[in-house]
Amino acid sequence: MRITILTGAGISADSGIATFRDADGLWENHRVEDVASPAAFRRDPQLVQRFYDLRREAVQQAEPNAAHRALAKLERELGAAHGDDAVTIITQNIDDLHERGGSRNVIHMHGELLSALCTSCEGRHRWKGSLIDGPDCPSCGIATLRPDIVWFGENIYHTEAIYRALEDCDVFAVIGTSGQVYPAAGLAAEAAQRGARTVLLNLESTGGLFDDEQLGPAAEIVPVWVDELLTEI
Ligand code: BJW
Repeated sequence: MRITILTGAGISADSGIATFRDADGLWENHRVEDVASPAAFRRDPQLVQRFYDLRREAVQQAEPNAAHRALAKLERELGAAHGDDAVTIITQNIDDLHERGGSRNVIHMHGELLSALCTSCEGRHRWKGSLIDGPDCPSCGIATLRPDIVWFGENIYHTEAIYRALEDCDVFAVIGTSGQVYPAAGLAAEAAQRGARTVLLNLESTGGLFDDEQLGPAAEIVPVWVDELLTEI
């Protein structure tokens, strides 16, 4: 039995992290094209660095919620019976709340806020502080660090691992994402084509074709879903 789970901003909303496209979302005060593309970074690096510095700080104040912890429990319990890779989380989120909630098998397809990428040497470094003052890259010494995040028009990370997790899963669950950003938005349909049962757990219906939909706040509905799944298996 293998379960692959795609998560988005909605799973971290109950930890106090703003989503992108909901009312009062992160981008309400920013045009996406001003902060989340390579062109935006070239045009105004200070604005972009400040935006991510604030979010890096906020993420470190946030705590995993019951939904993150329930997915970790699913991984632990299913892993004990079906092997370490029985549960894979593919997350679009750049926070580290899945890991701090106890999950191990996590793929960050849009990068990580607590990582800095050097555009000179392509080195990656765990980074908790600010980038706005242009610190030197610990590898090459050049001050060209940027947030290690996938912006629009850039290739997603870990494509091979994502498709491996999608190809051989029995259940593909989608939690807390509006399904507006590709290629993430197409993964459930691809898993269904390969024979997986699909389920959406979200605050509201997102209109995709899922075998099952459970609506409500992730911190409430995910623990219930996990417990049901563990009794079924
Ligand atoms: C709750 C809740 C609660 C609230 N409980 N639920 C194919 C077709 C068309 C376009 C493209 C395509 N392929 C590629 C593209 C272009 C582009 C794209 O998709 N554009 C769209 C606008 C159409 N994609 C890309 O550029 C990607 N790269 C790529 O494909 O490379 C190859 C390529 C390039 C160019 C052309 C063709 C191919 C890269 C995408 C990178 C996305 N990066 C971002 C920003 C990261 C930086 C940052 O964080 O600032 O990642 S965009 C942003 O959206 C962020 C998120 O990960 C992503 C998804 O958002 P998410 O998680 O769904 O959040 P929301 O806010 O939208 O939704 C929250 C949901 O939760 C809602 O439904 C709520 O109801 C729910 N919710 N509270 C449960 N308590």
